[in-house]
Amino acid sequence: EEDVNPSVSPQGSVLGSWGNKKWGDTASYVAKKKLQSWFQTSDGNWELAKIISISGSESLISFSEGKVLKVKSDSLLPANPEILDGVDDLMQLSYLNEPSVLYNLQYRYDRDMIYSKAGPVLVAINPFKKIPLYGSDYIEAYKSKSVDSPHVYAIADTAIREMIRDEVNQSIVISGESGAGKTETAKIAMQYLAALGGGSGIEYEILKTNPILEAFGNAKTSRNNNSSRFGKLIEIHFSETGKISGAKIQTFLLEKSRVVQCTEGERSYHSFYQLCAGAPPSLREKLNLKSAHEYKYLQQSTCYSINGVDDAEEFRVVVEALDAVHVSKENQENAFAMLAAVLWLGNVTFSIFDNENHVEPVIDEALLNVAKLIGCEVDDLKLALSTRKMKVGNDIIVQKLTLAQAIDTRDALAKSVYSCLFDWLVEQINKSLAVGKRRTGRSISILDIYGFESFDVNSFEQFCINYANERLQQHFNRHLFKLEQEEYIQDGIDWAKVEFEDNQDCLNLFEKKPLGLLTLLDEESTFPNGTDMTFAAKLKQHLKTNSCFRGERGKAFTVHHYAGEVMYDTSGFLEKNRDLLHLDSIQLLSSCTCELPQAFASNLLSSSEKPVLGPLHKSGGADSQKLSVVTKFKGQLFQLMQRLESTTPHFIRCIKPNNSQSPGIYHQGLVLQQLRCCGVLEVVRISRSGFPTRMSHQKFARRYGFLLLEHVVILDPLSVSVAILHQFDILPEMYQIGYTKLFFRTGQIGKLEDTRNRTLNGILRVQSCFRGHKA
Ligand code: AOV
Ligand code: MG
Repeated sequence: EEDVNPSVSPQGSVLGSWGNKKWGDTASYVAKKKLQSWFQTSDGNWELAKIISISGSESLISFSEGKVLKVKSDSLLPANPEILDGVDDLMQLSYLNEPSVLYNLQYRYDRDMIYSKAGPVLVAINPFKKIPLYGSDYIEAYKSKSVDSPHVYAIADTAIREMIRDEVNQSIVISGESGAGKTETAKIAMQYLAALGGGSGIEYEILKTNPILEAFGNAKTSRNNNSSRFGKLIEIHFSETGKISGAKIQTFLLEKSRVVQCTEGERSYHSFYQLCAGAPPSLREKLNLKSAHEYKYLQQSTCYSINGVDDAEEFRVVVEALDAVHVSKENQENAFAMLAAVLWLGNVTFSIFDNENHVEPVIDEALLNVAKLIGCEVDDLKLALSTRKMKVGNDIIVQKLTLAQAIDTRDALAKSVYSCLFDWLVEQINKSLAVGKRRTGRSISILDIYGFESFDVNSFEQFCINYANERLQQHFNRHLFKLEQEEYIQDGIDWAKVEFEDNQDCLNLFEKKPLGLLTLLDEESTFPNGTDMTFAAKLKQHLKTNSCFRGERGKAFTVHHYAGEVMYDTSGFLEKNRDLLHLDSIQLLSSCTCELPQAFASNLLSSSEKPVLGPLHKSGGADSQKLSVVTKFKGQLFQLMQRLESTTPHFIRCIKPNNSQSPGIYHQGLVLQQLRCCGVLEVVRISRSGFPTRMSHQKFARRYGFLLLEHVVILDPLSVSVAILHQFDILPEMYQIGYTKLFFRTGQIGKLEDTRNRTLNGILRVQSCFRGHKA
């Protein structure tokens, strides 16, 4: 009986062979072997069935409950034998098709095995409940390699080992949709690195940065009760001995608009609610604090609390963490005063005082409190909120503001104070974690950015977040598909090309000059008469032929992202991209007697943040140098990608199994969509058909040459390499010899490494024995 299993051809051709000719072979094989197969029901889910018979394009199948059905053969896909149920690595599946992968992940998920490997990538499915897989016992087990099931710890362990072995900086890149578990995963990785590299005490500080950044940069959204509203890269430095010597945090584009506006059912930043709920009486009195319900900025949503979260308790946790990273009590109080000032700013109201609709702030508790908290004169605050100085030619004129302008000015000030506070905190943390002068060691960076978002209404924030995710996806593709395949071609390796979903077109849609989304947005933002409507029209005019773009009715447009289509509403785009804070407000801050507002002002005035005097009166020169938000963000992302390119990446893909943040629910369609868009199956296929381990002829000969039993007289590395391959009986289909490198299938090098380690240990033992005798 010929035993050809069509799926294990290196091409992995069964995947994607929906209804093509190959299926006929597979189906008869499956039928003959009495294997199960997958049948897709009308609701899109997959069920297991046995093929009873095949005739032409139709098959007779039976389900376990006895039901028999005649179906089109191409609605069937082969299932794996039961012995493969729940394998650790999807690469081990004989049949690699979507239902088999879905089933395997679900099988594991149901047993709280939330981690699986997809070739080199770790797949993590959010359990939405506590599972006993973490802590010192597990850390110890992964460190000593007494367990090898997939885990974030295993990834972190590999990163440390490769950092030391190859002397190359490493990165752990975590991606996934909003609420998929990136931030939790990042913390778990940090926990492991801290445990292994700990000793100096700095690891404790590093872990304590999490509650601080989450308090000030996370909020409840409709997708995630603890959604990161900023991107974060933490670079952990190690000394030559593998101990943590310090760390550095870089953050990306905090969502500012949340400070002043909030959708129903969501919350503003945790920090506000924590302060209102948890401030002790003395602080409460000093800041004139009220309950969260009294503040207009927070009243925009009726949601004030989060199930299972005690904001007062969280406040204490944050204070403890601030202590740990050496933010003085005085500075902590200054920071809380800024939070209170922002809240009170939101309560400032205006009254119309002339017949041209000009307004003035009402002198009430709110206005007085703001002035007191930031340390300025009430009159100065009044002026800053109701007038604007403008430069016309060489003259400065003072313009009075209308109600809408005054509200914008107030909100812009609140947003700026908050985002400056956030940056200031990051700066304090970095000072405390500073690596010191001697940066001789290596580092491991962990990237945790906001996940892909698609809401009912998507605005500028989603536009930026999703653009960042496109960039990250490109990095993923580059490392797992493009570079891999290029290397095979360069080295003349014979192998089967794997197609993957390239998102280059979508990135081009954003980045192309002069007619890309970012450039068009910037252009329209600098036009005095530009509005959201003219912006939308311009996009439609210039991009209508782009396959990733679709114009919509009115002010909207749709982008075809790698993770799905998102419709953006351009309302507020220009305003948010300009992100104007008028000079009057900055001057107000710098006139303050309190330390923080002054620091904020000098930050805002520093180099790239030159203020403008208003879009209507551009006077050229220094005034117009301020970079737009998207341009700055794009620059940051490019820098980030460059930094990541210089590291060895380790990828973790977080998957959200349901949209209700509930444990135990595995929504096949939702999981499949995420697996598809991030290319998990393709990664498995490429790893399976490819030769993931590679080493130059030289390195291979140097590393294993001494294991040769027969002394080799010929000295060229290639011949030594070939001799080693022969001595160890490595099967010809398990490796390929390229022009410069040897390429191996997974697991092949392990055997050699084992022998090498055993031999080396033997030598060491003999040596120490010898020394022992001499002593
Ligand atoms: P995200 O970072 O990917 O979303 P989070 O890491 O905040 O998602 O995870 C969302 C929630 O899922 C957490 O608050 C936990 O309740 C739960 N969770 C995630 N991973 C685990 C785990 N390993 N064990 C237990 N619970 C977990 V966003 O920041 O929104 O893109 O912008
Ligand atoms: Mg997050």
